[in-house]
Amino acid sequence: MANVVVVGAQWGDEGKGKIVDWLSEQADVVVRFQGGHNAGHTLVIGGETYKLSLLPSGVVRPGKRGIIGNGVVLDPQALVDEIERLAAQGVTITADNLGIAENVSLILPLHRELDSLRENSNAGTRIGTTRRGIGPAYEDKAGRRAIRLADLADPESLPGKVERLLSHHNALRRGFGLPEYDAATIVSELLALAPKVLPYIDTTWRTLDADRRAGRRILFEGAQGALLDVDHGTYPFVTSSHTVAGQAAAGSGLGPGAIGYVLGIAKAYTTRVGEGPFPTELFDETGELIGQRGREFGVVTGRKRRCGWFDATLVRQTVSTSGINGIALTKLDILDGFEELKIGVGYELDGQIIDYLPANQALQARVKPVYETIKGWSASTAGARSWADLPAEAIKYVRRIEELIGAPVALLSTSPERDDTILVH
Ligand code: 2SA
Ligand code: GDP
Ligand code: MG
Repeated sequence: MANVVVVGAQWGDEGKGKIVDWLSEQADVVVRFQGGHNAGHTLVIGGETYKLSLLPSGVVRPGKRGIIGNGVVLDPQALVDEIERLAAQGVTITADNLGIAENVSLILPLHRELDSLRENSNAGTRIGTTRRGIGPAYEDKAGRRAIRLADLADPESLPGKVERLLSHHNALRRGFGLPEYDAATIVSELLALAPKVLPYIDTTWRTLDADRRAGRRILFEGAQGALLDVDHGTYPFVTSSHTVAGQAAAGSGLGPGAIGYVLGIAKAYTTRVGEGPFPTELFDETGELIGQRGREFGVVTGRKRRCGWFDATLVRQTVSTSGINGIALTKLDILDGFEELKIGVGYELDGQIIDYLPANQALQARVKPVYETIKGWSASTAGARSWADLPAEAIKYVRRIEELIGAPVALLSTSPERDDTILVH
């Protein structure tokens, strides 16, 4: 098996966690390369449900190693909490099965507060973030004032770094008319957390390079989806990291040559959580029904996800921007029993038909989907484990999606359980 990158091909929550878990059987190491604890991945293994945010989905399996790469933004408190939660479910995380990049940037409580302040303001700037501080933390990283994991191991220089960070944040606080932060308090909070997170610190780029040279198989686990990419997504309604497959290299410290195959995960329909354009969104009872049957609620925030038809135009676009070699199509079972299904095949924009989503925000809000109607199926696909178990109409639906997106469906998922997965090619 080549080193595989798994990325969401829509707006996230496509079922990446389940597929990464399924693939991790073949892998030695699972790497997170962007995002943070805004991600929510649900794994169902033998009836037990695991909800992961920051930890790579491979860590629930004995004998697998997880890496949190430099491209992630890490909230140390969230890490400690998640490790404790998993311990209560019988999953033990130690320095033997988890390594965290020494150059990973940290999310501090002040990032979370700033995220919420902005989301609560009525300036028309609401993104519908997870309020986990992701955006502000990436801003500080790009602004060259972030506190990084390695800084926790250096108590002497930490106060100076926190002062530097606060010279920016306290100016913002004054702007909001709020009390300033105290550097000494932040330093002592960080030093109190340090002994709990430093055991995992690692020069992960070296570890991964050694893994690659030794032929150990590396699985890169993307979070969110390509349409939430800070450049290629529906800007400004995006997350603050690169979610496309190319980030797997930069966010882990391995070169692009380490990537052998890009697997895009797409739902058989579309969902989105948060604000922003969604051309095939359904506002009727069909949308409600899909949401109820698909249990479309955020794993991190519990927010209701918006639902709509499969948008082939968008997935074709992400096939391109992520260099997707094959798709895992998930939640086909949720579409069981519909008389008719629709697939978005293009957009109408001001009387013209276009075959991509333009970058301009006003145009994105204006495009109207052009649909193709496909006959549904009445038999159940839930839990199907072979191609032969699928109704002919379901096969037609999958084949039509392949044609429209320009990539083969390599895997088909028919339930939350890892074994209900069909290897198509
Ligand atoms: P942020 O918090 O700055 O990354 O939010 C910016 C946008 O990115 C979206 N986003 C997500 N979309 C889908 N799923 C995500 N993870 C959780 C889940 C979400 C949840 O698995 O359900 O629990 O609500 C995720 N994380 C970020 C977000 O909605 C904004 O549109
Ligand atoms: P991720 O963020 O991409 O890992 O996805 P989430 O875990 O946020 O959301 C996907 C949800 O769909 C989870 O509750 C999964 O257990 C569930 N799921 C994944 N694949 C399937 C499937 O094929 N059928 C059904 N019914 N549920 C699935
Ligand atoms: Mg999710």
